[in-house]
Amino acid sequence: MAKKFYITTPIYYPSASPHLGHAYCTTLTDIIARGKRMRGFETFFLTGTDEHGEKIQKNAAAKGVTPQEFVDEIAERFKNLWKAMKISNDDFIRTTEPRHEQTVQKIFSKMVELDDIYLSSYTGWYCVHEESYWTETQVGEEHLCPECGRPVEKKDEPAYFYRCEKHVDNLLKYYDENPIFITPESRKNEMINTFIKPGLQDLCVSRTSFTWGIPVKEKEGHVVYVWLDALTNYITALGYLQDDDSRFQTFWQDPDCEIVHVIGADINRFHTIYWPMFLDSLGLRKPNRVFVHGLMMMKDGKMSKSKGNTISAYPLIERYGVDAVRYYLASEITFGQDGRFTPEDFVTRINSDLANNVGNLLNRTISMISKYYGGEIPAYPGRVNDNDGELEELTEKTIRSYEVLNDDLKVTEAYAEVMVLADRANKYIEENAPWALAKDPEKAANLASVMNHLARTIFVVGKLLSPILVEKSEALFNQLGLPEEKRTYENVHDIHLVDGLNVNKGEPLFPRLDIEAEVKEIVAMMAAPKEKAAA
Ligand code: ME8
Repeated sequence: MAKKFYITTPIYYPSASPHLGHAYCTTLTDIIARGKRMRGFETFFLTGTDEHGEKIQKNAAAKGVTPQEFVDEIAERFKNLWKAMKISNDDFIRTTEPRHEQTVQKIFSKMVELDDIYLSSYTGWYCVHEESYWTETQVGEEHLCPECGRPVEKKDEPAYFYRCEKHVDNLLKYYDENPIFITPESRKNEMINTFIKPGLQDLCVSRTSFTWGIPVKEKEGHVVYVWLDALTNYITALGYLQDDDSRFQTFWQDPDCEIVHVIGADINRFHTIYWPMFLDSLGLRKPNRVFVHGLMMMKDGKMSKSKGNTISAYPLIERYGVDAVRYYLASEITFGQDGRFTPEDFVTRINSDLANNVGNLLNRTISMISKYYGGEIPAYPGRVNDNDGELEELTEKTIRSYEVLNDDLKVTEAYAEVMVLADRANKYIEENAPWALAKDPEKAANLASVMNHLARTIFVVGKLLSPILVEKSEALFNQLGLPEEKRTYENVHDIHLVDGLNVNKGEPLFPRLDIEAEVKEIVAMMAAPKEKAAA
Protein backbone atom coordinates (compact mmCIF):
# COMPACT_ATOMS: atom_id res chain seq x y z
CA MET A 1 0.00 0.00 0.00
CA ALA A 2 1.20 3.49 -0.83
CA LYS A 3 2.52 5.50 2.08
CA LYS A 4 0.37 8.51 2.93
CA PHE A 5 1.26 12.12 3.37
CA TYR A 6 -0.86 15.11 4.38
CA ILE A 7 0.63 18.60 4.13
CA THR A 8 -0.84 22.04 4.72
CA THR A 9 0.07 25.72 4.44
CA PRO A 10 -1.37 28.29 6.84
CA ILE A 11 -4.72 29.57 5.66
CA TYR A 12 -3.94 33.18 4.85
CA TYR A 13 -5.92 36.26 5.86
CA PRO A 14 -7.59 37.69 2.78
CA SER A 15 -7.09 41.20 4.10
CA ALA A 16 -4.90 42.38 1.20
CA SER A 17 -3.33 40.88 -1.90
CA PRO A 18 -0.88 38.02 -1.47
CA HIS A 19 2.79 38.92 -1.77
CA LEU A 20 6.02 37.03 -2.33
CA GLY A 21 6.13 36.00 1.37
CA HIS A 22 2.87 34.06 1.00
CA ALA A 23 4.09 32.68 -2.31
CA TYR A 24 7.24 31.55 -0.54
CA CYS A 25 5.42 29.39 1.99
CA THR A 26 2.93 27.96 -0.48
CA THR A 27 5.56 27.21 -3.12
CA LEU A 28 7.86 25.41 -0.70
CA THR A 29 4.92 23.37 0.54
CA ASP A 30 3.95 22.61 -3.04
CA ILE A 31 7.47 21.44 -3.83
CA ILE A 32 7.33 19.02 -0.89
CA ALA A 33 3.87 17.78 -1.92
CA ARG A 34 4.89 17.30 -5.56
CA GLY A 35 8.05 15.50 -4.50
CA LYS A 36 6.08 13.06 -2.35
CA ARG A 37 3.48 12.44 -5.06
CA MET A 38 6.22 11.85 -7.61
CA ARG A 39 7.73 9.23 -5.32
CA GLY A 40 4.43 7.39 -5.01
CA PHE A 41 3.07 8.69 -1.70
CA GLU A 42 -0.70 9.07 -1.54
CA THR A 43 -0.61 12.80 -0.91
CA PHE A 44 -3.12 15.44 0.14
CA PHE A 45 -2.11 19.08 0.00
CA LEU A 46 -4.34 21.74 1.55
CA THR A 47 -4.27 25.52 1.47
CA GLY A 48 -6.96 28.16 1.89
CA THR A 49 -8.06 31.45 3.43
CA ASP A 50 -8.90 32.48 7.00
CA GLU A 51 -11.81 34.81 6.47
CA HIS A 52 -13.32 35.81 9.80
CA GLY A 53 -12.34 38.30 12.49
CA GLU A 54 -12.53 41.90 13.48
CA LYS A 55 -9.72 42.98 11.18
CA ILE A 56 -11.57 41.73 8.09
CA GLN A 57 -14.81 43.32 9.30
CA LYS A 58 -13.07 46.68 9.75
CA ASN A 59 -11.25 46.49 6.40
CA ALA A 60 -14.52 45.68 4.62
CA ALA A 61 -16.32 48.57 6.31
CA ALA A 62 -13.54 50.94 5.32
CA LYS A 63 -14.01 49.84 1.71
CA GLY A 64 -17.79 50.15 1.94
CA VAL A 65 -18.50 46.50 1.13
CA THR A 66 -19.83 43.57 3.20
CA PRO A 67 -17.22 41.33 4.80
CA GLN A 68 -18.36 38.48 2.55
CA GLU A 69 -17.92 40.57 -0.60
CA PHE A 70 -14.57 41.68 0.69
CA VAL A 71 -13.22 38.17 1.31
CA ASP A 72 -14.76 36.76 -1.87
CA GLU A 73 -12.69 39.13 -3.93
CA ILE A 74 -9.41 38.60 -2.13
CA ALA A 75 -9.78 34.82 -1.80
CA GLU A 76 -10.03 34.82 -5.59
CA ARG A 77 -6.71 36.68 -5.79
CA PHE A 78 -5.06 33.99 -3.68
CA LYS A 79 -6.53 31.26 -5.88
CA ASN A 80 -5.32 33.05 -9.01
CA LEU A 81 -1.83 33.46 -7.66
CA TRP A 82 -1.67 29.75 -6.83
CA LYS A 83 -2.74 28.95 -10.37
CA ALA A 84 -0.04 31.22 -11.74
CA MET A 85 2.56 29.65 -9.41
CA LYS A 86 1.47 26.13 -10.51
CA ILE A 87 0.48 25.15 -7.00
CA SER A 88 -0.90 21.60 -6.94
CA ASN A 89 -3.19 21.85 -3.90
CA ASP A 90 -5.90 19.19 -3.69
CA ASP A 91 -8.37 21.48 -1.94
CA PHE A 92 -8.75 25.14 -1.03
CA ILE A 93 -10.65 25.71 2.20
CA ARG A 94 -12.38 28.99 2.95
CA THR A 95 -13.49 29.38 6.55
CA THR A 96 -16.75 31.01 5.42
CA GLU A 97 -17.85 27.80 3.68
CA PRO A 98 -20.76 25.94 5.34
CA ARG A 99 -18.71 22.73 5.61
CA HIS A 100 -16.25 24.57 7.82
CA GLU A 101 -18.65 26.77 9.80
CA GLN A 102 -20.97 23.92 10.73
CA THR A 103 -18.11 21.72 11.84
CA VAL A 104 -16.55 24.46 13.93
CA GLN A 105 -19.87 24.84 15.75
CA LYS A 106 -19.91 21.10 16.43
CA ILE A 107 -16.32 21.23 17.68
CA PHE A 108 -17.11 24.16 19.96
CA SER A 109 -20.17 22.37 21.37
CA LYS A 110 -18.15 19.21 21.92
CA MET A 111 -15.57 21.16 23.90
CA VAL A 112 -18.30 22.84 25.96
CA GLU A 113 -19.80 19.41 26.73
CA LEU A 114 -16.40 18.16 27.82
CA ASP A 115 -16.03 21.23 30.04
CA ASP A 116 -12.85 22.10 28.15
CA ILE A 117 -14.58 25.38 27.29
CA TYR A 118 -16.43 27.38 29.99
CA LEU A 119 -18.24 30.73 30.15
CA SER A 120 -16.72 33.56 32.16
CA SER A 121 -15.79 37.16 31.51
CA TYR A 122 -12.75 38.91 30.17
CA THR A 123 -10.98 42.11 30.97
CA GLY A 124 -7.81 42.85 29.13
CA TRP A 125 -5.93 44.66 26.44
CA TYR A 126 -6.85 43.69 22.90
CA CYS A 127 -4.94 44.20 19.68
CA VAL A 128 -7.30 44.19 16.71
CA HIS A 129 -4.47 43.68 14.25
CA GLU A 130 -3.10 40.55 15.94
CA GLU A 131 -6.55 39.42 17.11
CA SER A 132 -4.93 38.80 20.50
CA TYR A 133 -5.43 39.74 24.12
CA TRP A 134 -2.46 40.86 26.18
CA THR A 135 -1.88 41.39 29.89
CA GLU A 136 -1.13 44.68 31.63
CA THR A 137 2.58 43.81 31.81
CA GLN A 138 2.76 42.79 28.17
CA VAL A 139 1.36 46.08 26.85
CA GLY A 140 3.46 48.23 29.21
CA GLU A 141 2.75 51.80 30.20
CA GLU A 142 2.28 52.94 26.63
CA HIS A 143 -0.34 50.26 25.95
CA LEU A 144 1.20 48.95 22.75
CA CYS A 145 0.85 45.47 21.29
CA PRO A 146 4.02 43.49 22.07
CA GLU A 147 3.73 41.72 18.70
CA CYS A 148 3.10 44.54 16.22
CA GLY A 149 3.56 47.73 18.23
CA ARG A 150 0.11 49.14 17.51
CA PRO A 151 -2.01 50.72 20.29
CA VAL A 152 -4.24 48.19 22.09
CA GLU A 153 -7.82 48.66 23.34
CA LYS A 154 -9.13 47.93 26.83
CA LYS A 155 -11.93 45.38 26.66
CA ASP A 156 -14.36 43.95 29.16
CA GLU A 157 -16.76 41.34 27.84
CA PRO A 158 -18.41 38.02 28.72
CA ALA A 159 -16.45 35.30 27.00
CA TYR A 160 -15.83 31.59 26.72
CA PHE A 161 -12.46 30.24 27.79
CA TYR A 162 -10.50 27.16 26.85
CA ARG A 163 -8.92 25.26 29.77
CA CYS A 164 -5.25 25.08 28.92
CA GLU A 165 -3.99 23.58 32.16
CA LYS A 166 -6.05 20.45 31.52
CA HIS A 167 -3.98 19.61 28.43
CA VAL A 168 -0.57 21.06 29.10
CA ASP A 169 0.91 17.86 30.55
CA ASN A 170 -0.13 15.87 27.49
CA LEU A 171 1.37 18.59 25.32
CA LEU A 172 4.74 18.45 27.03
CA LYS A 173 4.66 14.65 26.91
CA TYR A 174 4.01 14.87 23.17
CA TYR A 175 7.00 17.22 22.76
CA ASP A 176 9.15 14.74 24.67
CA GLU A 177 8.05 11.68 22.76
CA ASN A 178 8.24 13.39 19.37
CA PRO A 179 11.50 15.30 19.27
CA ILE A 180 10.98 16.46 15.67
CA PHE A 181 7.41 17.66 16.21
CA ILE A 182 8.58 21.26 16.10
CA THR A 183 11.31 21.86 13.54
CA PRO A 184 13.77 23.60 13.74
CA GLU A 185 14.35 22.66 17.38
CA SER A 186 15.11 26.23 18.48
CA ARG A 187 11.44 26.97 17.79
CA LYS A 188 10.44 24.38 20.39
CA ASN A 189 12.62 25.85 23.11
CA GLU A 190 11.13 29.24 22.38
CA MET A 191 7.62 27.85 22.97
CA ILE A 192 8.55 26.09 26.20
CA ASN A 193 10.54 28.95 27.71
CA THR A 194 8.48 31.92 26.57
CA PHE A 195 4.95 30.58 26.82
CA ILE A 196 4.59 27.27 28.63
CA LYS A 197 7.01 27.61 31.56
CA PRO A 198 5.69 31.01 32.75
CA GLY A 199 2.26 29.30 32.92
CA LEU A 200 -0.40 29.20 30.23
CA GLN A 201 -3.47 31.24 30.98
CA ASP A 202 -6.79 29.90 29.78
CA LEU A 203 -7.41 31.03 26.22
CA CYS A 204 -10.32 33.33 25.44
CA VAL A 205 -12.22 31.58 22.62
CA SER A 206 -15.26 33.75 21.94
CA ARG A 207 -15.91 37.41 21.12
CA THR A 208 -18.93 39.67 21.54
CA SER A 209 -17.53 42.98 20.33
CA PHE A 210 -18.01 42.24 16.62
CA THR A 211 -20.12 39.92 14.52
CA TRP A 212 -17.97 38.69 11.61
CA GLY A 213 -17.32 35.19 12.86
CA ILE A 214 -18.92 31.80 13.34
CA PRO A 215 -21.81 32.17 15.81
CA VAL A 216 -21.48 30.24 19.07
CA LYS A 217 -24.61 28.09 19.16
CA GLU A 218 -24.66 27.98 22.94
CA LYS A 219 -24.99 31.73 23.40
CA GLU A 220 -26.33 34.47 21.20
CA GLY A 221 -24.02 37.40 20.52
CA HIS A 222 -20.83 35.35 20.72
CA VAL A 223 -18.67 34.41 17.76
CA VAL A 224 -15.92 31.82 17.84
CA TYR A 225 -12.39 33.21 18.35
CA VAL A 226 -10.72 33.40 14.97
CA TRP A 227 -7.83 31.09 15.91
CA LEU A 228 -10.07 28.27 17.14
CA ASP A 229 -12.00 28.74 13.91
CA ALA A 230 -8.85 28.86 11.73
CA LEU A 231 -6.79 26.00 13.17
CA THR A 232 -9.59 23.51 12.79
CA ASN A 233 -9.51 24.03 9.01
CA TYR A 234 -6.91 21.27 8.86
CA ILE A 235 -9.58 18.73 9.82
CA THR A 236 -12.80 20.35 8.60
CA ALA A 237 -11.38 20.34 5.06
CA LEU A 238 -10.92 16.58 5.36
CA GLY A 239 -14.57 16.07 6.33
CA TYR A 240 -14.24 15.71 10.11
CA LEU A 241 -17.72 15.32 11.70
CA GLN A 242 -19.29 15.51 8.24
CA ASP A 243 -21.36 12.97 6.29
CA ASP A 244 -18.48 12.06 4.01
CA ASP A 245 -15.40 11.80 6.18
CA SER A 246 -13.45 9.43 3.96
CA ARG A 247 -10.56 11.85 3.47
CA PHE A 248 -10.44 12.39 7.20
CA GLN A 249 -10.21 8.64 7.72
CA THR A 250 -7.47 8.36 5.10
CA PHE A 251 -5.30 11.32 5.98
CA TRP A 252 -5.90 11.95 9.68
CA GLN A 253 -7.09 8.77 11.33
CA ASP A 254 -4.56 6.47 9.74
CA PRO A 255 -1.57 6.56 12.12
CA ASP A 256 0.70 5.73 9.18
CA CYS A 257 -0.17 8.93 7.37
CA GLU A 258 2.47 11.55 8.03
CA ILE A 259 0.88 14.93 8.80
CA VAL A 260 2.93 18.08 8.30
CA HIS A 261 1.92 21.70 8.84
CA VAL A 262 4.19 24.29 7.23
CA ILE A 263 3.96 27.70 8.90
CA GLY A 264 5.89 30.91 9.56
CA ALA A 265 7.37 31.67 12.97
CA ASP A 266 4.74 34.34 13.60
CA ILE A 267 2.06 31.68 14.11
CA ASN A 268 4.14 29.00 15.80
CA ARG A 269 2.50 29.52 19.20
CA PHE A 270 -0.94 28.74 17.80
CA HIS A 271 0.17 25.65 15.91
CA THR A 272 2.42 24.04 18.47
CA ILE A 273 0.62 24.92 21.71
CA TYR A 274 -3.10 25.50 21.14
CA TRP A 275 -3.68 23.28 18.11
CA PRO A 276 -2.30 20.09 19.73
CA MET A 277 -4.35 20.89 22.84
CA PHE A 278 -7.55 21.29 20.82
CA LEU A 279 -6.85 17.94 19.18
CA ASP A 280 -6.26 16.45 22.62
CA SER A 281 -9.73 17.66 23.66
CA LEU A 282 -11.26 16.03 20.59
CA GLY A 283 -9.40 12.79 21.26
CA LEU A 284 -7.59 13.05 17.93
CA ARG A 285 -3.98 12.37 17.03
CA LYS A 286 -1.59 15.27 16.69
CA PRO A 287 0.36 16.20 13.57
CA ASN A 288 3.76 14.58 13.14
CA ARG A 289 5.50 17.81 12.37
CA VAL A 290 5.07 21.53 12.42
CA PHE A 291 7.76 22.95 10.20
CA VAL A 292 8.52 26.58 10.99
CA HIS A 293 9.99 28.31 7.98
CA GLY A 294 11.79 31.62 8.10
CA LEU A 295 10.62 34.97 6.89
CA MET A 296 11.39 36.57 3.62
CA MET A 297 12.60 40.06 4.36
CA MET A 298 13.16 43.11 2.26
CA LYS A 299 16.00 45.57 2.77
CA ASP A 300 13.82 47.44 5.28
CA GLY A 301 12.80 44.36 7.25
CA LYS A 302 9.94 41.87 7.18
CA MET A 303 7.88 41.88 4.02
CA SER A 304 4.36 42.54 5.15
CA LYS A 305 1.06 43.88 3.99
CA SER A 306 0.95 46.41 6.78
CA LYS A 307 4.42 47.82 5.98
CA GLY A 308 3.60 48.08 2.29
CA ASN A 309 7.09 46.87 1.32
CA THR A 310 5.94 43.81 -0.55
CA ILE A 311 6.76 42.54 -4.02
CA SER A 312 4.21 40.69 -6.04
CA ALA A 313 5.12 37.41 -7.70
CA TYR A 314 3.27 38.24 -10.93
CA PRO A 315 5.75 40.52 -12.69
CA LEU A 316 8.56 38.13 -11.77
CA ILE A 317 6.65 35.18 -13.22
CA GLU A 318 5.80 37.14 -16.32
CA ARG A 319 9.38 38.11 -17.03
CA TYR A 320 11.35 35.07 -15.87
CA GLY A 321 8.80 32.25 -15.97
CA VAL A 322 7.19 30.44 -13.10
CA ASP A 323 9.98 27.86 -12.77
CA ALA A 324 12.67 30.46 -12.27
CA VAL A 325 10.64 32.07 -9.47
CA ARG A 326 9.91 28.70 -7.87
CA TYR A 327 13.57 27.74 -8.06
CA TYR A 328 14.70 31.02 -6.56
CA LEU A 329 12.31 30.61 -3.61
CA ALA A 330 13.44 27.06 -2.91
CA SER A 331 17.15 27.62 -3.25
CA GLU A 332 18.06 31.12 -2.16
CA ILE A 333 16.81 30.89 1.41
CA THR A 334 17.54 27.72 3.32
CA PHE A 335 14.13 26.36 4.28
CA GLY A 336 13.81 27.04 8.00
CA GLN A 337 15.96 30.15 8.05
CA ASP A 338 15.20 33.81 7.44
CA GLY A 339 16.30 35.31 4.16
CA ARG A 340 16.27 38.52 2.24
CA PHE A 341 14.95 39.21 -1.23
CA THR A 342 17.31 41.24 -3.37
CA PRO A 343 17.10 41.69 -7.15
CA GLU A 344 20.85 40.94 -7.46
CA ASP A 345 20.51 37.56 -5.72
CA PHE A 346 17.47 36.69 -7.78
CA VAL A 347 19.23 37.23 -11.11
CA THR A 348 22.51 35.70 -9.98
CA ARG A 349 20.80 32.57 -8.67
CA ILE A 350 18.96 31.95 -11.92
CA ASN A 351 22.06 32.54 -13.98
CA SER A 352 24.41 30.39 -11.97
CA ASP A 353 22.20 27.38 -11.28
CA LEU A 354 19.65 27.28 -14.06
CA ALA A 355 21.32 28.94 -17.05
CA ASN A 356 25.00 28.10 -16.49
CA ASN A 357 24.66 24.74 -14.78
CA VAL A 358 21.53 22.79 -15.81
CA GLY A 359 20.69 24.68 -19.01
CA ASN A 360 24.27 24.61 -20.23
CA LEU A 361 24.62 20.89 -19.51
CA LEU A 362 21.53 20.13 -21.57
CA ASN A 363 22.56 22.41 -24.44
CA ARG A 364 26.05 21.06 -24.76
CA THR A 365 24.90 17.47 -24.57
CA ILE A 366 22.09 17.80 -27.11
CA SER A 367 24.41 19.69 -29.50
CA MET A 368 27.10 17.01 -29.27
CA ILE A 369 24.66 14.13 -29.74
CA SER A 370 23.26 15.92 -32.77
CA LYS A 371 26.70 16.57 -34.17
CA TYR A 372 28.36 13.21 -33.52
CA TYR A 373 25.39 10.84 -33.80
CA GLY A 374 22.82 12.63 -35.94
CA GLY A 375 20.67 13.00 -32.82
CA GLU A 376 20.41 9.36 -31.74
CA ILE A 377 21.70 8.67 -28.24
CA PRO A 378 24.16 5.75 -28.37
CA ALA A 379 23.32 2.70 -26.23
CA TYR A 380 24.89 2.32 -22.79
CA PRO A 381 28.20 0.55 -23.38
CA GLY A 382 29.10 -0.08 -19.71
CA ARG A 383 31.78 1.84 -17.85
CA VAL A 384 34.32 2.76 -20.52
CA ASN A 385 35.95 5.98 -19.36
CA ASP A 386 37.81 6.29 -16.08
CA ASN A 387 35.17 8.54 -14.56
CA ASP A 388 32.01 6.76 -15.85
CA GLY A 389 31.73 4.75 -12.65
CA GLU A 390 32.19 7.81 -10.54
CA LEU A 391 29.38 9.63 -12.33
CA GLU A 392 27.06 6.62 -12.01
CA GLU A 393 27.80 6.30 -8.32
CA LEU A 394 27.31 9.98 -7.68
CA THR A 395 23.97 9.74 -9.49
CA GLU A 396 22.78 6.93 -7.20
CA LYS A 397 24.12 8.69 -4.13
CA THR A 398 22.34 11.90 -5.13
CA ILE A 399 19.03 10.07 -5.52
CA ARG A 400 19.41 8.48 -2.10
CA SER A 401 20.31 11.66 -0.28
CA TYR A 402 17.64 13.59 -2.19
CA GLU A 403 15.01 11.23 -0.79
CA VAL A 404 16.37 11.34 2.76
CA LEU A 405 16.70 15.14 2.75
CA ASN A 406 13.24 15.63 1.29
CA ASP A 407 11.67 13.30 3.83
CA ASP A 408 13.37 15.38 6.49
CA LEU A 409 11.93 18.56 4.88
CA LYS A 410 15.43 19.81 4.12
CA VAL A 411 14.17 21.12 0.81
CA THR A 412 16.92 23.58 -0.03
CA GLU A 413 19.62 21.04 0.78
CA ALA A 414 17.91 18.30 -1.26
CA TYR A 415 17.87 20.41 -4.41
CA ALA A 416 21.39 21.70 -3.82
CA GLU A 417 22.54 18.05 -4.10
CA VAL A 418 20.97 17.87 -7.55
CA MET A 419 22.92 20.97 -8.58
CA VAL A 420 26.11 19.27 -7.41
CA LEU A 421 25.31 16.35 -9.72
CA ALA A 422 24.67 18.70 -12.67
CA ASP A 423 27.90 20.50 -11.92
CA ARG A 424 29.78 17.19 -11.78
CA ALA A 425 28.32 16.23 -15.18
CA ASN A 426 29.54 19.52 -16.67
CA LYS A 427 33.04 18.76 -15.33
CA TYR A 428 32.77 15.23 -16.74
CA ILE A 429 32.46 16.83 -20.17
CA GLU A 430 35.66 18.81 -19.65
CA GLU A 431 37.53 15.77 -18.31
CA ASN A 432 36.60 13.53 -21.24
CA ALA A 433 36.88 16.21 -23.95
CA PRO A 434 34.41 14.55 -26.36
CA TRP A 435 35.56 16.91 -29.15
CA ALA A 436 38.96 15.17 -29.00
CA LEU A 437 37.42 11.67 -28.69
CA ALA A 438 35.36 12.37 -31.82
CA LYS A 439 38.53 12.81 -33.85
CA ASP A 440 39.93 9.41 -32.90
CA PRO A 441 38.12 6.37 -34.41
CA GLU A 442 39.65 4.13 -31.75
CA LYS A 443 37.81 6.11 -29.08
CA ALA A 444 34.35 5.42 -30.47
CA ALA A 445 33.26 3.48 -27.37
CA ASN A 446 34.58 6.25 -25.14
CA LEU A 447 32.59 8.88 -27.00
CA ALA A 448 29.43 6.78 -26.98
CA SER A 449 29.80 6.26 -23.27
CA VAL A 450 30.21 9.97 -22.57
CA MET A 451 27.08 10.83 -24.54
CA ASN A 452 24.98 8.10 -22.99
CA HIS A 453 26.13 8.92 -19.46
CA LEU A 454 25.42 12.61 -19.98
CA ALA A 455 21.94 12.07 -21.39
CA ARG A 456 21.02 9.70 -18.59
CA THR A 457 22.39 12.04 -15.92
CA ILE A 458 20.38 14.87 -17.45
CA PHE A 459 17.23 12.81 -17.10
CA VAL A 460 17.95 12.23 -13.41
CA VAL A 461 18.70 15.92 -12.85
CA GLY A 462 15.49 16.90 -14.65
CA LYS A 463 13.37 14.36 -12.82
CA LEU A 464 14.68 15.30 -9.38
CA LEU A 465 14.16 18.98 -10.15
CA SER A 466 10.67 18.43 -11.57
CA PRO A 467 8.79 19.26 -8.32
CA ILE A 468 10.29 22.75 -8.70
CA LEU A 469 10.68 23.10 -12.46
CA VAL A 470 7.18 21.99 -13.35
CA GLU A 471 7.31 23.30 -16.93
CA LYS A 472 10.99 23.21 -17.81
CA SER A 473 11.45 19.62 -16.69
CA GLU A 474 8.97 18.60 -19.41
CA ALA A 475 10.83 20.76 -21.94
CA LEU A 476 14.02 19.01 -20.86
CA PHE A 477 12.47 15.55 -21.36
CA ASN A 478 11.22 16.68 -24.78
CA GLN A 479 14.72 17.67 -25.79
CA LEU A 480 15.97 14.27 -24.68
CA GLY A 481 13.27 12.70 -26.86
CA LEU A 482 11.91 10.77 -23.89
CA PRO A 483 8.41 9.33 -24.44
CA GLU A 484 5.75 10.19 -21.82
CA GLU A 485 5.64 6.72 -20.31
CA LYS A 486 9.36 6.77 -19.59
CA ARG A 487 9.24 9.98 -17.55
CA THR A 488 8.29 8.32 -14.27
CA TYR A 489 10.31 8.49 -11.09
CA GLU A 490 11.17 4.75 -11.01
CA ASN A 491 13.24 5.31 -14.14
CA VAL A 492 15.86 7.33 -12.30
CA HIS A 493 17.56 3.99 -11.59
CA ASP A 494 17.40 2.71 -15.18
CA ILE A 495 20.88 2.81 -16.64
CA HIS A 496 19.54 2.00 -20.14
CA LEU A 497 16.77 4.59 -20.08
CA VAL A 498 18.06 6.86 -22.83
CA ASP A 499 19.50 4.19 -25.18
CA GLY A 500 18.54 4.93 -28.79
CA LEU A 501 16.35 7.97 -28.08
CA ASN A 502 16.26 10.71 -30.70
CA VAL A 503 17.03 14.09 -29.18
CA ASN A 504 15.32 17.32 -30.26
CA LYS A 505 17.38 20.45 -30.29
CA GLY A 506 15.32 23.18 -28.68
CA GLU A 507 15.40 26.62 -27.17
CA PRO A 508 17.71 27.07 -24.17
CA LEU A 509 15.73 26.21 -21.02
CA PHE A 510 16.96 29.29 -19.21
CA PRO A 511 18.56 32.05 -21.29
CA ARG A 512 21.41 33.77 -19.48
CA LEU A 513 20.30 37.07 -17.95
CA ASP A 514 22.10 40.38 -18.14
CA ILE A 515 22.54 41.11 -14.46
CA GLU A 516 22.64 44.88 -14.60
CA ALA A 517 19.64 45.23 -16.90
CA GLU A 518 17.52 42.72 -14.99
CA VAL A 519 18.28 44.23 -11.61
CA LYS A 520 16.91 47.50 -12.98
CA GLU A 521 13.78 45.70 -14.17
CA ILE A 522 13.14 44.15 -10.78
CA VAL A 523 13.75 47.39 -8.91
CA ALA A 524 11.07 48.94 -11.12
CA MET A 525 8.69 46.07 -10.26
CA MET A 526 9.26 46.68 -6.57
CA ALA A 527 8.30 50.33 -6.97
CA ALA A 528 5.13 49.53 -8.98
CA PRO A 529 1.78 50.03 -7.24
CA LYS A 530 1.05 46.70 -5.55
CA GLU A 531 -2.64 46.40 -6.31
CA LYS A 532 -2.00 46.97 -10.00
CA ALA A 533 0.69 44.33 -10.07
CA ALA A 534 -1.62 41.81 -8.41
CA ALA A 535 -4.49 42.51 -10.75
O1 ME8 B 1 -1.39 34.30 10.17
N1 ME8 B 1 7.95 35.64 4.50
O2 ME8 B 1 -2.39 34.51 8.10
P1 ME8 B 1 -1.36 35.47 7.33
C1 ME8 B 1 7.62 34.34 4.56
N2 ME8 B 1 -4.57 33.46 9.03
N3 ME8 B 1 6.40 33.91 4.84
C2 ME8 B 1 5.46 34.83 5.04
C3 ME8 B 1 5.71 36.21 4.99
C4 ME8 B 1 7.04 36.61 4.69
N4 ME8 B 1 7.39 37.87 4.60
N5 ME8 B 1 4.57 36.86 5.25
C5 ME8 B 1 3.62 35.91 5.45
C6 ME8 B 1 -2.29 34.10 9.41
N6 ME8 B 1 4.16 34.69 5.33
C7 ME8 B 1 -3.45 33.21 9.82
C8 ME8 B 1 -2.99 31.77 9.72
S1 ME8 B 1 -3.40 29.14 10.00
C9 ME8 B 1 -4.52 28.17 10.76
C10 ME8 B 1 -4.00 30.76 10.18
C11 ME8 B 1 3.48 33.40 5.49
O3 ME8 B 1 -2.05 35.85 6.07
C12 ME8 B 1 4.01 32.64 6.69
O4 ME8 B 1 3.84 31.26 6.46
O5 ME8 B 1 -0.86 36.53 8.21
C13 ME8 B 1 3.10 33.10 7.80
O6 ME8 B 1 3.02 32.21 8.88
C14 ME8 B 1 1.77 33.19 7.07
O7 ME8 B 1 2.11 33.66 5.76
C15 ME8 B 1 0.82 34.14 7.77
O8 ME8 B 1 -0.21 34.47 6.90
